Amino acid sequence: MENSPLQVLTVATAPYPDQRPSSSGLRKKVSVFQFKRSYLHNFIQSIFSSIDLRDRQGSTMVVGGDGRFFNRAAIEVIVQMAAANGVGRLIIGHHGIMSTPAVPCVIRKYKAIGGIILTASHNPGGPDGDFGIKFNTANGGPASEAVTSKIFQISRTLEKFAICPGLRVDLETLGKQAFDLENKFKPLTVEIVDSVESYANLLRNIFDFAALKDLLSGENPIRVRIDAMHGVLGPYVKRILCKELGCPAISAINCVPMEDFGGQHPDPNLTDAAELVDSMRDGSFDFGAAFDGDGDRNMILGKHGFFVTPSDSLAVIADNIFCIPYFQHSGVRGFARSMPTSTALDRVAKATKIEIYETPAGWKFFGNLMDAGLVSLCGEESFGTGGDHIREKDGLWAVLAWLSIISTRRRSVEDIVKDHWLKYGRNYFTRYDYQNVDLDAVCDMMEDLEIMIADKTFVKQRFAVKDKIFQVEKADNFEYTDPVDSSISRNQGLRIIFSDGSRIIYRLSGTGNDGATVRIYLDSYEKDLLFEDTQVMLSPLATIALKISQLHLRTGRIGPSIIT
Ligand code: VG1
Ligand code: CO
Repeated sequence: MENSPLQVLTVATAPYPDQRPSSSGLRKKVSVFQFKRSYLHNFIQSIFSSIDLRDRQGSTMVVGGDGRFFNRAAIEVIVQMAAANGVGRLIIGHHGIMSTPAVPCVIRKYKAIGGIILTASHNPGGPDGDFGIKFNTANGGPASEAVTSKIFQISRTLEKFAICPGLRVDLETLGKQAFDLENKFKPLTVEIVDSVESYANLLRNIFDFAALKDLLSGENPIRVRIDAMHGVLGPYVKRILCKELGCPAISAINCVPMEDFGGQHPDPNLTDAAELVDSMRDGSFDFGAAFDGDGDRNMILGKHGFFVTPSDSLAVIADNIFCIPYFQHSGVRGFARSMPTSTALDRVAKATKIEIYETPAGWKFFGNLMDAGLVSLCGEESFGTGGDHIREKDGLWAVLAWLSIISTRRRSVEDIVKDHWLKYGRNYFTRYDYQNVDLDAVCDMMEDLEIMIADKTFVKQRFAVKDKIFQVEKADNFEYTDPVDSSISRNQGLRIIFSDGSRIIYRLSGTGNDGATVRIYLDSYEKDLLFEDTQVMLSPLATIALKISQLHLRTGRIGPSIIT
């Protein structure tokens, strides 16, 4: 205990109107959190106030971040505010760092009521980059919409926050620290933990580490290249893949977490992970993977940089799920994918007679399904894959899942994917992102589109591009009713589904930070033409998508900012 009890203050503040958590937490420019008076404090107070005092008093909470700029400063404030809000114990990652998938693992291990994750995920970092705050609840996963809207409501009228300004926590030393607070307040215990070890333990119980070790460092090992993109996963990759499974040092690149991710976007896609793609081109590596800043996303590559779309990756894992010991023991209850994700998974579900659920974009929608024992594997087209071992998408888990499939089947990544297409047919899938476009222009576009597709005459309408004709079979604004608690989420994206199963989907991003981001998702199924170029195959759909939305005219753009 410190010598004299620490003072607890109540500080007056004024509410901000824009603290609505989006697809995944609250994301803003670093400068907003750093320089707008009490911006961080207001949001953190709103989180604490959203928790019933009886649940909060003496409770345990988890705190950690992806190590980006402002991570440490934010943790200091969160600790001071947690103490003043009656939290009894804080479990914090060593150096303030914890991957997003490790947070649910630690929440459960310490029976915490929730966790605060400091990250803007795949958004760029550094003083001019983005910062973000995610809030997870007792099941380990992202807070539900009911909770995030409660936080938002509180933030809109917040008048004061509580803080213990004199409290200084040491993030460098593993172990316990105790702080005595004045008056009626109970003392606060802080525990600095090695989250890498807890997380490694979780994975050891899911995968066959001996078989993976043999694959990666046995007699005839495959050569892997893993790019942590200077995000949070570096230490996890080094410990688990290199130290424990025996990958050589050359396998792990960009594994030192950096506050600005080395100036790059920590986003695992073919554009931002170009260094990895380039290093694989000449065939020196059989398997490649990259992660995002907070370690929940993954990109899987085969030899020569063969790209596995996240939608295909999900379907392939589903089809080979019993290569993973965890599922041999626990069985497979159901699959789930976000609405924009390609329907490749649906074909596996149908063939294996396993139930499938379609949810809005964002991992929070999977949590209820997993808690209710309805779903065992889920994924999103945005490079997210995971099982029901935790309640977040899990980048390193996806890598070990793929390595387990390779180890069982003794086939290359490319062969595994091509076998899959031969068995099920292929969903060609692409996403166009138009970043930093005028918000009003795209809101008008979405409104007009919605009116157009809601018209009765839209169904059955035909669109001809070159020799292809598409007939609309169904069109709507996607609405989701949670099968567990019957809560309804509206306005989750406009979809046009054609009679051959092809789909065009329009959504506004909830995580972009400069102006608005429009996403157009194109998905089309082919039974016979299996080995064609994705962009060529999807160009007729793209033409229709652009024509009916008039996106280019409305935004003054001539093409997407990024295609994945
Ligand atoms: C994006 C993705 C969504 C994902 C979310 C959070 O949201 O589309 O699938 O769950 O990011 O991922 P949006 O609203 O921008 O489309 V993470 O790794 O950034 O927390
Ligand atoms: Co992420």
